[in-house]
Amino acid sequence: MVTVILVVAVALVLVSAGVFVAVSMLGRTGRRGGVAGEPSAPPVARQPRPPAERLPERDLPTPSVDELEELLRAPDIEVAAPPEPEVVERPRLRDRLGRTRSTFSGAFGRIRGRKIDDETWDELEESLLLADVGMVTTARLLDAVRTRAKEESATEPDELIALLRDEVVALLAGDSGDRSLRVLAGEQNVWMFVGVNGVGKTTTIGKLASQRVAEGHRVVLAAGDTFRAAAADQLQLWAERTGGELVRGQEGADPGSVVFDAMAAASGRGADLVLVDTAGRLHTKTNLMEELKKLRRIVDRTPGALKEVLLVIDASTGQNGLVQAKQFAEAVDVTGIALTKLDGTAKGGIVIAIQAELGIPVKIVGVGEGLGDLIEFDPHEFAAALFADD
Ligand SMILES: Nc1nc2c(ncn2[C@@H]2O[C@H](COP(=O)(O)OP(=O)(O)OP(=O)(O)O)[C@@H](O)[C@H]2O)c(=O)[nH]1
Ligand SMILES: [Mg+2]
Repeated sequence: MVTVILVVAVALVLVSAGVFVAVSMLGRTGRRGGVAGEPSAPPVARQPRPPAERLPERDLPTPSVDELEELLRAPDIEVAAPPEPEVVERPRLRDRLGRTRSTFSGAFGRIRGRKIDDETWDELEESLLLADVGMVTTARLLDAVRTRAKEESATEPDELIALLRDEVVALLAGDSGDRSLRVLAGEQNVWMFVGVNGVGKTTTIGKLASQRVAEGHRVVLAAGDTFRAAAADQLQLWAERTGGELVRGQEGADPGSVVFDAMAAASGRGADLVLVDTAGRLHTKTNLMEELKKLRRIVDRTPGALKEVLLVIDASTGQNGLVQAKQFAEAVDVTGIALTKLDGTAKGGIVIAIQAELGIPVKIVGVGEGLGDLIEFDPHEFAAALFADD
């Protein structure tokens, strides 16, 4: 009896254990993720998973051996293209001569359609003087026009205008030397920039550095203006903007030592062009002009290196520019003129006076403050711009 009771008890325990296991498994599947004791979330209906999209076999081209090799060779790093240099377009002199041109076109407008008389000649003279061609050169030009007008029996004002244009070209294109800035391949080339304060020396250096770097030269900018730290900072900005290399000294340092260092650095680095900035100075200050002579002598220690001494003149100073030019030419033997700010002045006729009275070639002209606003001076282009009708 006892045996029977034991068998029944074991059977009951086994059955209840089985029932417990089954119930607990059911509970687990119904409350997946739930927390014990909390009401279970309703089961989420499971959407049947769409079959994976497959491209049709024919859209998966098999790469050729060449293509695979190409892929293997290609670097997995993207190499950024080098930054593009600032693109500068050459400005047209005609568009920039504004105020000087209007002085001439105004006078021409007044003499056209009338007979030639004293008033005609007065108008021509006045326009030349207003444009700061100066008394001497104006008289020279008008005398030549009068002579030719007689010879050719000119009767129309337009004929006089054409003759005047011819004379201006002849005067500008006369034998005042080569206008190109000298650079000899395989040599060190040094260009010095001199002039009174604020005429545009540093800006002109920046513009030239831009042009020459673009042509493939390696350019060193020498901060020979050590009077103010700001002067070297200004040149540094131009160096950064144009891809030139700057050599500078401490404020108050001897400009000669800066120039010496710049030339040594240029030789060491294989740079072929050194542009020397100098402090602005009044042509009347003897000690400052002496300092400039000394600077020149330092460059001359490397025989043949000094290719240009460019006197920078602000066109808007008009006739005073002539006086400056005489003094600087005496001190440092100027090889050419850089005439700046021709864009903002009515006194562009100073080009003619400089050429006629000094015989120093105007080599470059500044026609704005931008990087590209510097053009090589061409007498024919200048005359065409000055005498253009529109
Ligand atoms: N409109 C115009 N402005 C110019 C031209 N060239 C230079 N300038 C401006 O003239 C001012 C003086 O230029 P700088 O290059 O500093 O003159 P600088 O001769 O080096 O002056 P200092 O070093 O003080 O003697 C600046 O504001 C230039 O932007 C030009 O061709 N046209
Ligand atoms: Mg300067």
